[in-house]
Amino acid sequence: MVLIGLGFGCKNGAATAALASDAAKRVYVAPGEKDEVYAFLSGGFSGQMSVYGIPSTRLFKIIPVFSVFPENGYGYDEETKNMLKTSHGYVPWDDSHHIEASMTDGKQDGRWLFLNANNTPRLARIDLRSFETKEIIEIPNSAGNHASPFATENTEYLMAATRFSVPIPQASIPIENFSKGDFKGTVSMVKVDPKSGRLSIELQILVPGFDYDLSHCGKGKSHDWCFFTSYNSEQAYKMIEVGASKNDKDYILAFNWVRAKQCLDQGKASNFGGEYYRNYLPENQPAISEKLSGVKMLQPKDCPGVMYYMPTPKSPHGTDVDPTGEYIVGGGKLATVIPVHSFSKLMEVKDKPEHRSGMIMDIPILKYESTLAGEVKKPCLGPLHTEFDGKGYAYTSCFVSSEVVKWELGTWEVEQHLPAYYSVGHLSIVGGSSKEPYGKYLIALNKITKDRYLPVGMELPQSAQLYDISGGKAELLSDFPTVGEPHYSQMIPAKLLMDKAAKIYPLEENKHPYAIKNEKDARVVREGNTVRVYMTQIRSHFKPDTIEVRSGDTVFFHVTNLEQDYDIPHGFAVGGAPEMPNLLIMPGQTRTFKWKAPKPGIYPFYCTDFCSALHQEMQQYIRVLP
Ligand SMILES: [Cu+2]
Repeated sequence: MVLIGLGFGCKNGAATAALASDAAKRVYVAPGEKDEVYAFLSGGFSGQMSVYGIPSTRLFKIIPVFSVFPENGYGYDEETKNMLKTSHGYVPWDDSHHIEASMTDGKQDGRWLFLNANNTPRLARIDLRSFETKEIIEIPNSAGNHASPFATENTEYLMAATRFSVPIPQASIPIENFSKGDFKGTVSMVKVDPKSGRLSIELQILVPGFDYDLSHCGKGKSHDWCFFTSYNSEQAYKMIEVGASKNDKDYILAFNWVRAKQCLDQGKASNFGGEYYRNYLPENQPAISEKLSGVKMLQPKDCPGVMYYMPTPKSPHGTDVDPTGEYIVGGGKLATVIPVHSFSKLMEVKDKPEHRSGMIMDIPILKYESTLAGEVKKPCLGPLHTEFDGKGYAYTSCFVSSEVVKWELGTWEVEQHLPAYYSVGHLSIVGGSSKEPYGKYLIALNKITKDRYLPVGMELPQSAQLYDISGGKAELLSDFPTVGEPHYSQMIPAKLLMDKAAKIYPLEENKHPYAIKNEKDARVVREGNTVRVYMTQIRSHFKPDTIEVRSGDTVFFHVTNLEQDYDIPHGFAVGGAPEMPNLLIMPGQTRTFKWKAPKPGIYPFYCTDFCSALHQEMQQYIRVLP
């Protein structure tokens, strides 16, 4: 065994983390053995989510969410293309940042994951039984859905606030009017049906036109509240990198969502415009798109006590609530401290005039010192985002100095500096944003890798680094390149998910309108120029065997995989199909390949997912007649 005992020197001499001497052993998961933890990483510009095992860091799967996925046909076939419908039309890509796990009593419950789309404001729900995207809802009256999707303690609601303020309702007005307050933001309360997970927009609250960045909701005593960071409270509209950094402090918005709901129920919100789509995928049936119109909009002036601004140093990013619900940690990315607000102090002072320094849109601005619990002094450069180990410690990522700092809640003393290679954005601890962190592993999600891996041209992979935080000192174990930008992650213990993962779609439950459940029903049905092929797959052939259509026909191959064995998908691909990539059809599933029959000739089709010893023989022909 090679012993590696590197002490990392850091530019400021502060980094003390060492690569564990037995790191190789601690990340090694023997062939056939399972990992302890699932790590779900959002993909940033890839618009997808990837699933890794921890501690091995083995990549298991990419779950397409907001981006089409030619590998399995997501976003292309008649079943899933509706998932990407929006009020702007079909939008086949997005920028996916933050993953939230569903919670019951503030603890991960292993039911769903939620993901935001930053570019065309949307929220997705991913089912943790099938590891599939089941629902995408668009957020109207928003631009840049960044502070999203953060869940309340029992996943009553997901919060979503605007990164880019715009005129609401939309209007073509001079951009200079931004600084006159004519641009606004919204905070959206997206209700989650406790049984089905169904998403609906219950209420929006109009807020000052700052840029809302991140959020986290309260726990325990702070259950009724969610917290949002904002930057560009200066409302700069050009050279924003300078203009938005002028003020010494921006704000954390403290939002009482229970109070907002009360005001809604008391009729204080008014009808407001806004078109949006809700797309959902019923079990083994084509996705349904609903076009919806209008929301309830609440003005803070009509609901006193609903919101307060807590000044927080310099363009804060993270706003993270510790497991007790008492501390709200800001990540002032240009600040020299990590400010920590106290929920108890907030409750004590929020309605006392002497603790206020002003109002904006009828939202009281409190004094910084009035809610401050403490500051972690000179922790690092560029503190961004904090998670908790459940043992009284917090870990904060620091972008500029490329490190993670471990510090103690209450004393605000830094315990350890962990170097991160390089430019760490978010970090994630197993259950680390919940009321009951499992601790043990932390991953740093790094934006830049430079010299860490073999060079592969101009675009290098981004990476994640794995640390063991179970002992007194955190230890670096490994690092691994990621799919897209590993923006944020939720890590969930394997035991919460592995036994309930779906294995097949039961054929007897298949309610797809074009499913057939027996080879005997395989057939070709013509309706004018539309041809429907009711097709089955089972090792190692398709039915019907030979198919004839006419040039110019619109052909729907409704393909049902009759297998009921775990891990036996079949594929379906036709050469020269300009609009359709591959389809992967799971056991018991029906999916549809739409094909415009081209010029006369013979066109082969075949199974693309290696399924049996005779997989290569799983190939057949379509004849296109004149
Ligand atoms: Cu096959």
